[in-house]
Amino acid sequence: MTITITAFERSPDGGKGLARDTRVRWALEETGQPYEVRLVSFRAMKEPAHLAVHPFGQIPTYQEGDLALFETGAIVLHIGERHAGLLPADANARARAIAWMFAALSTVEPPIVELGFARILEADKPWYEARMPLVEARVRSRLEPLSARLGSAEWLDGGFSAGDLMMVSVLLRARPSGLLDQYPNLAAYVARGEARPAYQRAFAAQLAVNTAPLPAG
Ligand code: GTB
Repeated sequence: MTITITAFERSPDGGKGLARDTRVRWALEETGQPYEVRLVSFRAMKEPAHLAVHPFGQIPTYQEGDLALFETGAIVLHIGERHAGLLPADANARARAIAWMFAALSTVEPPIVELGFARILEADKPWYEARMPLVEARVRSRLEPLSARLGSAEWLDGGFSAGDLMMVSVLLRARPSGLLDQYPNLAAYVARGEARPAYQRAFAAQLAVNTAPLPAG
């Protein structure tokens, strides 16, 4: 059955790979699953046809036969459960990989997203300079223990897993702020993720979309 995901017709990042379709593309590439992409405009995302698949009118979505999913955590978990390459066979190791996925999404990602919003949307506000140290401190409160846990290991828990895919994807969004580079082992961890051939293919695919001419009209 054909897998179809959705992505921005034009990502606000111009193809830096920071929109969340990249992590789904990456999971599909790691597991060797072919997929198609339906590109959606900001307007189309809020129309009934897309809202029927994604109640919050966002990307990415995942459709395969009569299965329609939203939320990158659910999508990557689904891909990892159906296909080899993202989740260990051992039950306990699998559970730990899933725990790292949740840690990435619910513990590490929120302050990083908040930092990104502050930098983009609030830089002209009179209180910006006063607020930023607080926003950055909340990011550091996640990067510090993550860095300590990773130490000199290659991946978070043994071999590369969906936990690493999600954590690297989340950390990438902290890089523009300069905070990631303050933790050399995390910066190297992200670079290892980016160097994976599957990530390279996923990145190139989203870049091609974002650098192609827009259809007329
Ligand atoms: N929790 C959901 C998930 O993990 O799937 C979050 C999905 C989400 O936030 N989707 C965003 C979206 O559709 C795109 S990725 N936004 C449109 C809307 O809400 O109306 C977020 C994103 C967008 C742009 C950049 N960028 O330009 O750097 C980075 C990340």
